[in-house]
Amino acid sequence: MKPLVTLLTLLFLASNAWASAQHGIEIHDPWVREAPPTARVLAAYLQLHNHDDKTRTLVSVESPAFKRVELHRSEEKEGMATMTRVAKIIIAAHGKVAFEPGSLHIMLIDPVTPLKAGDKVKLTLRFDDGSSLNISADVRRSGASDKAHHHDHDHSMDMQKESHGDMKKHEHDH
Ligand SMILES: [Cu+2]
Repeated sequence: MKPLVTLLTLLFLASNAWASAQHGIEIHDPWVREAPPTARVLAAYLQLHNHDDKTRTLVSVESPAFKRVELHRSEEKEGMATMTRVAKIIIAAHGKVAFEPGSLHIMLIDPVTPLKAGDKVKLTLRFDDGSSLNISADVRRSGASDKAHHHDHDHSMDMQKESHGDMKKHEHDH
């Protein structure tokens, strides 16, 4: 393969953006960090932009590729890296929230099948007003993140209303 063609292909694949026309929410560059095939937990990252005049609140994420999905924040407490479950993420009017390594992440627990770089993971983001946004995240190796932002508005979009599933408390190790 020609290196230039490969690079252009990667850049094209990395320009992954999703939007909800109804609420002015935009998701940029959702990706899942590749993990060994035996891994029971993976992490997803993305950028959330709220172009609306109102605060929006993300309350849960679901994926058909995982038995359970949670919102987590990584923190350092007394030199120890810990993760805390977060009940909701508030995105201020015209604000941005970044899910990125070492900070907020979407914890994907118990994959239905092993995932590798190049795979896609469907995620449904649910908001407190009952609305939801379906997106597709690219599985890729850590460090392959593309910071480029694309603001063409030819995004795929899919809104639907569904009731929230029960949030059950549980534990997992990393
Ligand atoms: Cu976590």
